[in-house]
This record gives sequence, C-alpha cells and structure tokens, in this order.
Amino acid sequence: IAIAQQPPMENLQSSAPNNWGKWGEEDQVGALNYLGQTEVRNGIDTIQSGKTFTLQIPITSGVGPVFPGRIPTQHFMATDAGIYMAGKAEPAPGGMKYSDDVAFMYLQGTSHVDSLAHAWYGDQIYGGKSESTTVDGHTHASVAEIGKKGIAGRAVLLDVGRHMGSDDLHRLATNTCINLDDLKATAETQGTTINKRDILVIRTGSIARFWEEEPDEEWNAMNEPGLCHSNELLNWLDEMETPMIATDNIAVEKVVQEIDGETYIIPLHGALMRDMGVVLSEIWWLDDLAADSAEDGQYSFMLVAAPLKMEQGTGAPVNPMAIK
Ligand code: UVW
Repeated sequence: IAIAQQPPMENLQSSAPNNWGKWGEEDQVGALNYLGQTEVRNGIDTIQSGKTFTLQIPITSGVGPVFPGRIPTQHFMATDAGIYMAGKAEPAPGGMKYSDDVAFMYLQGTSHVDSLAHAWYGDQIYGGKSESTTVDGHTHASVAEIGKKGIAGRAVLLDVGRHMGSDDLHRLATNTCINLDDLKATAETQGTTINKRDILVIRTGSIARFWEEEPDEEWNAMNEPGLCHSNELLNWLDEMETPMIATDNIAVEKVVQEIDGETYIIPLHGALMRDMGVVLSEIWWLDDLAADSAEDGQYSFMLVAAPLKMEQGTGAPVNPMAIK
C-alpha cells in the first residue's frame, strides 16, 4: 500500500518566523504576552461613544456553522415546567420552581479561541513541546491558560469583505485568498492606522451565508475566504507583534491552500499557532460592528475577550466584546 507523502510543512516554514522560547521555555500563551497594561490603556484610549458590540454567534441547538467532523451543539432541558405540569414534581417549599439544561458541544462549535496546542505539524506543538502533551487533554498550553490571562487591548477591524467584496452584501467571494496587501489596502481605504500589538479582527462577511435561506453561494467550511500563507504576511505579523487574529470565518485562513504546487490544509495554523504563538479565534459575528464602523468611520476599539477556562482544553467558546 502506497502511503501518501505528507505536504512538507517543515520546508514551507523553514525560513518563517519562530517564537519558541521568546517568552520562556514554559510559556503557554505566546504572543498574548505582548498584551500588558500599556496595551490595555491603548485600547481604552480608543473609546469614544461607549457603544458596545458582542461578537459571538448565537448557540442554537442542532444548527450552527462548524468545521467538518464536528457537529453543532445539542441542547437539552434536564428539568423544565413539564415535570410540574405532568404532576411528576412539586414546587419547592415556598412555591419556587426551576429549570435546568445541558449541552453537548464541540468547544470549537461556536465563536471560540483556539489554544496554542490545538494544531501542529511534525511531532512538536507550540514552544517545541512534544505532541504527546496533547494526549487525553492538553497538559501544556491548554485554552484555560488563555482564559486565565484574558485578552484585552486595542483592536482594529479590517473589513476586507467591504473593501474587496460584493457591493451589496459586503462579502468576499468563496475561495478568496486574503493577502498582506489586501489587509494594508483595506486599512488605507478605511483610514485605519494599524499599530504594533493591535489585535487584528478581520471581516470576510462569509459566515452570514450560513443562515441565509437562499444564499448567494452556499456556505461551505472548505471554500470559505480567508488569510493565505506567505512569508511576507508572517514576517509582517511578527514585526507588528500581533498578539491575536480573530475572524468571522471558520478557520481564520482559507482551509485549502495551494503553495508551490503542494496542497496544504490550514498551513497558517502551523505557522501562526505552532511556530509564532499567535492566538487564533474564529466564527465571530462582525456584521453589526462593521456596519457601525462604516457609518462612523471608527475602526479601532477596545476588545475584551476571555475563553472559558476549560482545563486541558484545545479550544473554548468566547463572547468577545468590542467597546467603541
Ligand atoms: C481547525 O481548523 C481544525 O480547527 P479551528 O477552525 O477551530 O482552528
């Protein structure tokens, strides 16, 4: 039986930035170390009107945009008024009644933050730790470490969907690659200055397709528009000391990428998460924030987000908040 040769991520990444050891051998939060008190104050300085936006998609039972292989959240009522109505339970002394509920969910099955141990190539994860640290729960760089630190700082919305997409829906066509020049051109059109250590929030406009009854093009995780791998992009992100990239698509990047005649699946996860320690966060709802930014011209804001402290988890849900 012929075993397929794996695409050579090692070669692809051989001249790309690597931040292993930069924040100590035992570091678990990578480029989030760039976010300190100064960066939080820089975020606060952007606040003008006090408008707030929550950026999580709704969690709806049985329905939701998920990466192939995952299923949407299943939500069940463990207790509700049915037990009282059926005479199976009495109200508590004093007359109070209550309901309880349970969810089975992929922790990356909604807007979520990935741990730095979530994806890797070869036999090492972020920081050079062995891939064996992921077995039966992450003993290094779990998402709980990001939950404990929290994410707060100045963020910029780069509405690439509005800049490069269709005029009416402000979204990118499926399979569109977003390159560094596109990010820079979007910032220039918006009049946005990207500062060092800014959190990058990139809007493709794509995720809305999932909920449309008659989508202009059917939503499909594998053909969503997203960032594409290039050393130019990686070097710029490294120079900008980018702590985190958040997007409204399924995987930050275009899932399938052809590079120098090779096919790669999520190569930027290898480059950004494993090698550079840049935190990735996906499936955000950015349309309301983007519409407001298009109206008032303010694309920088205070971002506050903390994933749930799922010990040993590879990812966790998040409901980020933008404050303008
Ligand atoms: C994968 O890309 C496999 O997962 P996520 O989109 O959560 O990073």
